[in-house]
Amino acid sequence: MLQKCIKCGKTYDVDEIIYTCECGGLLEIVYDYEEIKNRISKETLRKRQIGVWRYLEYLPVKDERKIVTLFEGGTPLYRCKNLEKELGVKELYVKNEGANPTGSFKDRGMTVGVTRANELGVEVVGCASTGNTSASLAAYSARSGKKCIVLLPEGKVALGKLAQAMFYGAKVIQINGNFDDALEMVKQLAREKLIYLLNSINPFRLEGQKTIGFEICDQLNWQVPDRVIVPVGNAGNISAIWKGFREFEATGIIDELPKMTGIQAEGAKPIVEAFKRKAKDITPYKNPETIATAIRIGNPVNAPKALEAIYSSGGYAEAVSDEEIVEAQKLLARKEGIFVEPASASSIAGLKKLLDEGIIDRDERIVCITTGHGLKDPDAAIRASEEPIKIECDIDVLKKILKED
Ligand code: AN7
Repeated sequence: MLQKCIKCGKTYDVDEIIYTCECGGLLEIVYDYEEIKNRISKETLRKRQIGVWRYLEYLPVKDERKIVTLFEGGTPLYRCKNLEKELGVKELYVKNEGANPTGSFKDRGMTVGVTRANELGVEVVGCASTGNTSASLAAYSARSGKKCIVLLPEGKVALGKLAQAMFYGAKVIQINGNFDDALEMVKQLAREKLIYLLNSINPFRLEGQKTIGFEICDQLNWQVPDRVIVPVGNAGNISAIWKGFREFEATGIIDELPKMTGIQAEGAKPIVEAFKRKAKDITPYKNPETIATAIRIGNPVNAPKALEAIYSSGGYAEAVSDEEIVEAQKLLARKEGIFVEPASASSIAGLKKLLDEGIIDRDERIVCITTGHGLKDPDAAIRASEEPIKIECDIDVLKKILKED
């Protein structure tokens, strides 16, 4: 188990606190896959409770007693028959990450990232966040007795997420800037060793998030979907999920791979633009803007990993408008009973758009990832809904309304 640069291949011990390689490249955690293959089988995995820690051998933990968990992962994979009919597709699933302990997929990363912090013996952790990362880190640092500092873009964090970060007891700092500015600031704190940084530039966090890929295979009875559609912001999650599929392939659990498809918002789509130029580098957005505040990110740090995942899987990247996002959010709630936050609905909006464009085949087996719970952003949901009907306490009026459609 080592940290390895994806650019120059240099390796580092896992106990070295370093977020990027000396050459500037991103790091990833690599294992001895032959050894994992010898230790693990589908049957042994199945004997354990589903969730992130079912896949222990694939995770960068030395001392199991140091694990910090709120029982993350094991989220439902819903077959969506009503949406299949609505969109005209054969086999569609939604992997609902809103069902995690703090309501987003970030918990998968934080259980591993904060466990690593525990093993390293660090006392202060921190992150920049569009909201969910801060809520999750605040919870896991509370559980492990660490001090937690979060930097948020003022006025651009959904109410539920802000409430969580404050209530779990983090030191919440709002900056007069966007997420990208906040990330630069916490990176500086990390370089000066004032905090242990738990944004997705930290490769240990992505190790937890790769279990989304593991669980999809597990829940499909070891079959692999043709395509996985993921909302993209800082681009960690799509990279992590791809790594999960690749590692299941490397250890003989599966023998096919899905097409990784990333969806961004129109107002924050540097990865989509790079993909359409067939480039490996992005041009950052200075002023990203979208109703999907979770993915209001202009300079995604994991862009090289995400573009590699998209290119090498034969996937795709597309952007959707705020209107398309809200439509998809409503559709998912009204057709399937699944309430997700706007950023999450971008995967459904992207599916719809790519079907219309003829990029996605209607016969594919598709999994859309919904990354965060609808209650995270009650303002967005209320804005997109009709006003409730108000009446006096009059049963006859009520009966009349009941007859209306
Ligand atoms: C619901 O919380 O970046 O592409 O600081 O909250 O891995 O960044 C959130 C990201 C998608 C994008 N959906 O994931 C943060 C933050 C939801 C999110 C994303 C986020 P990445």
